[in-house]
Amino acid sequence: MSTSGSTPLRPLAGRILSGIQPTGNLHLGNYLGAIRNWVALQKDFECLFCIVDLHAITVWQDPKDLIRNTREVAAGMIAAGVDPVANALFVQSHVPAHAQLAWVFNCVARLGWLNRMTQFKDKAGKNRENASVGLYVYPNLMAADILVYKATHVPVGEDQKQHLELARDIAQKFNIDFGKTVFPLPEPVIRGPGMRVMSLRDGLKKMSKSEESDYSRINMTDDRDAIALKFQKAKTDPLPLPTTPAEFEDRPEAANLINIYAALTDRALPEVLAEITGLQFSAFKTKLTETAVAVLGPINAEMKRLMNDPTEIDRVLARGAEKANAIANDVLKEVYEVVGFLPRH
Ligand code: AQP
Repeated sequence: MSTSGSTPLRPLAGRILSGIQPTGNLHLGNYLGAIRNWVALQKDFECLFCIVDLHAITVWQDPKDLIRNTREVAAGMIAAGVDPVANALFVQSHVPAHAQLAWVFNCVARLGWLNRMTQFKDKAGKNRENASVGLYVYPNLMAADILVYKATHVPVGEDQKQHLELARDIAQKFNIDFGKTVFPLPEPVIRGPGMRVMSLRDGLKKMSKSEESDYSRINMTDDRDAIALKFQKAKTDPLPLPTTPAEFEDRPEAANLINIYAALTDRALPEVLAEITGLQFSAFKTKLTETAVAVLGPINAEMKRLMNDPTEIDRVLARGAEKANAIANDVLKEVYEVVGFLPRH
């Protein structure tokens, strides 16, 4: 398969696969917890950034929204600093090998392994019988996302660690079953502390795209007024601002706002606490708003510009898919040979 017309991926410290679902409002949690980190990793790793639409449909997505959200995620990533020329930024469904390898992995992974996945239990909730089969086998597709590129590293949050373990188990079982080391065992790249951004309405729940209340999150597309209003309305408590991390205990909302401020200013907690000590919550929220606007404003403006030019976004994604297909098709070919599928002539 040729990569003619596109820049080849660079050989660096390793190969990273990162994924994000086009499930709606990209938010500050996605930015601080994932996208910003991916931008930093570009320096040292060969990166494949995948907009995982196949994963998104494991729960219902309105088709019109899905198309818009897919372009919006691409725009958000480019606006935040993902370099689609040096790396590959692409849509999962544009690379059929993900789904093809996932089927092979459906036959490698054991039922017992999937039964232990806590995210399925959380997402399916009490309505388990009515959950899609896709939601259940989601971790096998995630393993395929990673291994179809023989990725060596995967940036994961706490919530995805179990899925990465499963990907390693699948890689290992495949290699042993077929007597050939086809797949590397991918390593986690763990994000630093304080990177889990919580809901502005409930400090015990993570900020999430699919949470009904828009006041629970700062969207990457929010303007100054929306950011100010949401931080103003953000839940706090009647006590003064904490002055030490020990005072965060039982004060998840206050802790969350301060952690967001520290992450936005890229500073350690003690330094931030020293700066805000003695402030009223209202004054701190104004500071937080100004900081968030300064960080998100330029991203927001660039996202809007890109969203006004969907043809350009589609062109970037097509180029990314070309690079990704070039790698994935070779790996899938190797897998099919090892499994014993009759070659197509
Ligand atoms: N609140 C968060 N704090 C820190 N990191 C977060 N991520 C998501 N929410 C937070 C990280 O963003 C990346 C992409 O996430 P995803 O789109 O694959 O799905 P998710 O983790 O399920 O994110 P959402 O926003 O909660 O989406 P929905 O509502 O659709 O389930 C991941 O690296 C994730 O850790």
